[in-house]
Amino acid sequence: MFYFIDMQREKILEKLLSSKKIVFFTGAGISAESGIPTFRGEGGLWKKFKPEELANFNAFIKNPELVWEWYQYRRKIVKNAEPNLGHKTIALMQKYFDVTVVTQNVDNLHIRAGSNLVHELHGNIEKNYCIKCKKRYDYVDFNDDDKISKCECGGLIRPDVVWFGEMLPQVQFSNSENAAKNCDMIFVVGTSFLVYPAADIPIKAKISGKFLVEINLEETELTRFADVSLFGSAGIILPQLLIEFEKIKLNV
Ligand code: BJW
Ligand code: ZN
Repeated sequence: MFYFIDMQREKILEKLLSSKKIVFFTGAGISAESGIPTFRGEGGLWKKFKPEELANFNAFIKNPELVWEWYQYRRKIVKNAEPNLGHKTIALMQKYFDVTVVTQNVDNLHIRAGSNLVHELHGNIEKNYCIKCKKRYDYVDFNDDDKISKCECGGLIRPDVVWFGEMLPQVQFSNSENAAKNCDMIFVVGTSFLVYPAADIPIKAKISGKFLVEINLEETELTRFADVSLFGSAGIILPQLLIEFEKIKLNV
C-alpha cells in the first residue's frame, strides 16, 4: 500500500490510521537528545554514581547533603534543557489522537513540550516534600542555594522522586494501567525496560492485545514482545512517523 516506506513503518502507519487512543510510554532515552544523561549504558548516570548511594531513602538519611547535591546537579541540567523533537512530536500528535503520556522521567520535558495528559511514574525532580510533615515544596527554585533545606517543622526536604524500594504514586500508576488497557496502540520509547513495576505497563497493554511499537537505539527485554521495533533516535524516528502519517492522512 505505502510502497515508499519499509514494511515495519507501513505496519505502524496502517495501525495509526485506524487508531484514536495512543499511549506513549517513555524513559530516559527520549530526553537524551535534550542533553539529559540516561541512567544505564555508556555515559549513563549509574556509570559515574552508585544508585545504592544516591537513589534510595537509606542513602538519603545517611548522607542527605550528598544526595541533595546530586539532585541539585541534575536539576541544573534539567533547567537548562529544552524539549527535543521527540517530546514535541508526541505533543503534536494530540492534533490527531487522544494521547496519554506515561513517563518514567522526572524532567518535566513532556509537559514543557505541550503534552496535556502526562502520568509521571517516578515523580518530578522540580518538586520536593518534607519527610516529616509531608509539606510540599513544589517548584521552589533551590538553585541559588546548593545546601539542603529543612522544613519549618525541622524535617529534611527531599526531592519528590521515586527511589528504589519505594512505592510508585498510586493514582498515576492506576491511571497509566487504565490508559494502557484502553488504548489502540502503545509506543514504548527510550527505555531499557529493566525497572519495575513501571515496566509492567507496556506488558499489560500487550496482554490486552494492543499494538506495541518500540523505539530505541538497541534491543531490550521488550523487543521480543513488540509488534514492531524501530532502532534509532527517538528525535528522528518520531517526527518521520508523524510526517509520513500526515502525508497519508491529509493526502499530500
Ligand atoms: C534512546 C536514545 C535515543 C538512549 N532514542 N532511545 C529484582 C528484580 C525485579 C525487580 C526488582 C529486583 N530488585 C528490586 C526490584 C524492584 C526495583 C527494580 O525494578 N529494580 C531493577 C533495576 C532490578 N524497583 C523498585 O524498587 C521500584 N519500587 C518498587 O518496586 O516498590 C515495591 C515495593 C516498595 C516497598 C515495599 C515493597 C515493595 C521503584 C523504582 C524507582 C526507580 N527510580 C529511578 C530513579 C528516579 C529518581 C531519579 O531520577 O533520580 O528511576 S531508577 C532509574 O531507572 C529512573 C528511571 O526512571 C528508571 C528507568 O530507566 P530508563 O528510563 O529505562 O533509562 P535507562 O537509562 O535505563 O535506559 C535508557 C534507554 O534509552 C536505553 O535502552 C537506550 O538504548 C535508550 N536510548 N538514547 C531512543 N536518543
Ligand atoms: Zn515539615
